[in-house]
Amino acid sequence: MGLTLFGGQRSRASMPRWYLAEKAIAYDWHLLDMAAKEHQHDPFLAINPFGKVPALIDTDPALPGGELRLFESGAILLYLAERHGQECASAAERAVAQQWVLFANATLATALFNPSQRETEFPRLMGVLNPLLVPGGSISGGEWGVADCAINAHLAYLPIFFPQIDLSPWPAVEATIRLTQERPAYQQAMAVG
Ligand SMILES: N[C@@H](CCC(=O)N[C@@H](CS)C(=O)NCC(=O)O)C(=O)O
Repeated sequence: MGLTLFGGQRSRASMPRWYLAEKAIAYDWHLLDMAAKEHQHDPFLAINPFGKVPALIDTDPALPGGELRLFESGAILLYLAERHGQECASAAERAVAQQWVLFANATLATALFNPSQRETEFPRLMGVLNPLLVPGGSISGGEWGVADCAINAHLAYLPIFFPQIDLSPWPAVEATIRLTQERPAYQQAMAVG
């Protein structure tokens, strides 16, 4: 019984790893050898047939069939938040969490990683996000949670993948990245291995 998270070195598995570390949720970490294409072969394809990480198995007799297999980092984060992180207690709270996780994984990620959007859409999003951010706190009020994990993990990609982007027009974005990097749980999640 318990959680097993599958991922690779420097992969999007760092997002659920960060969430699990922040919330002190126990889990087993299964590091795949992605250089050897372990993620594209059985037995991993039985967990994610698309052969991508992260993926999660939750084994619990209370679950239908005693087990849940899940892929897509956003779905994994939202499941962890509701089932293991004491978040999303109402439909409204769940909807707000979904809003921010989908914003991060779809809208923000596309503006960052799609070169055709980086010049125009990315600054537009930063201009709106900057005053909404609460550096070191939570964008949805209350305690740090799944919405902050998804958004701030993507913002923290900026100095890693795009160090040339000048973030000084958005001081709350800069402060959020700096405070994210200082969090022990984030450092633990980003550590290789
Ligand atoms: N939208 C997916 C993206 C998953 C994804 O593309 N993961 C990469 C690693 S960061 C991967 O597994 N790439 C290996 C491949 O596509 O063969 C998610 O957020 O989980």
